[in-house]
Amino acid sequence: MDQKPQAVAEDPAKLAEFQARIDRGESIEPKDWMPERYRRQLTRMMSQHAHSEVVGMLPEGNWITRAPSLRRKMSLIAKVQDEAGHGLYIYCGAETLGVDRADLIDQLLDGRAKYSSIFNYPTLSWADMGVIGWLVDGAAIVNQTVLAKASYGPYARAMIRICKEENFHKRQGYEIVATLANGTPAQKAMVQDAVNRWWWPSLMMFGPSDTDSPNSAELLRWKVKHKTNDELRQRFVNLTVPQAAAVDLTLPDPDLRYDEATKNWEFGAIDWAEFHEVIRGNGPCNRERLEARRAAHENGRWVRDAAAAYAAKHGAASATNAA
Ligand code: FAQ
Repeated sequence: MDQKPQAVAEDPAKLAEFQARIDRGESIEPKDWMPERYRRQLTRMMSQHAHSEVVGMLPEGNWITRAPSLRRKMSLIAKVQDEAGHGLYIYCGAETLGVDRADLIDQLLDGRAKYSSIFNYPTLSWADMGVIGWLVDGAAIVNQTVLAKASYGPYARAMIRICKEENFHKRQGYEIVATLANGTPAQKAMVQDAVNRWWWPSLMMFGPSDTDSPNSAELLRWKVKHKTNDELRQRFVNLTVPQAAAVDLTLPDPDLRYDEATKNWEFGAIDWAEFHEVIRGNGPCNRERLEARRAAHENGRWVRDAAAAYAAKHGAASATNAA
């Protein structure tokens, strides 16, 4: 998106005071002075995050009409609605940085803005609903629990609330996974196939490795990030391996092994070429996802027009009443 570094000459004294506030662990609030680069980094991250929540509704929304029972349908609808709420909440948070939500959405729709790579993979079976909740929401929780301590107040507060809901999502997903894993041989094979397809893309959610992550150093210095991409990815693997074993599913990585010395589950090489292709727009579903978002935006135009007309009329009426 259009948030690439542009040198802005900042007042060194203000910069030093800003860094001192960060180092003291103070929260930065919307009206506080902040370096332009901090504002841009937060705008980039929060808008990508909001876009991810909204695009993230599509792979699961696709299965609402095919849920196998009323109970499953209700919880999937609730989950997908929650993702919409998270997106709106984070767009509001991003607007506190002085950007317009309509501009951010335009950047998504015309392909300038990124959103999480994970949502460019197809959902092929009902088991994918379980595995997304377990692995994708599970990865999001690992990332967002730390972002709940981010130095920018509105983002941190949004994460606290969102993580509570993501925990429900993860539990509903893991429950589906456990049910299928203990079901018929066909159900078990279906869920194992879903794990095989989603495992590596879930690891890619944490972003490039630390040696290839241009934004990390700055975000860590400003305590937007408190952990690196690789640290969070490792934490996710360590948490997830025992969860897979508990339901007797395997993870598709022949190199996975426990290292007694580090107490980490070591994992095999991630296919970074695939990751870069997906974020360049060439993943299995990138085009389909953006087309669906564009169609939804067009179909919702009358709602926005009606809301704007109502606000204008209402505003005019209150101005007359006040006069
Ligand atoms: N996909 O220098 P870094 C969810 C980009 S929410 C696409 O390491 P950074 C809930 C990155 O933007 C999931 N692009 O970047 C849910 C940068 O490009 P840029 C979303 C990626 O910011 C569940 C470039 O690569 N969560 O799942 C990805 O330090 C189920 C270089 O990377 C968030 O957005 C990727 N995976 O670290 C919803 C959390 N990774 O902008 C529905 C907030 C990296 O310079 C259903 N964001 N890139 O052109 C973050 O924590 C960070 O931004 C990272 C990336 C960790 C994603």
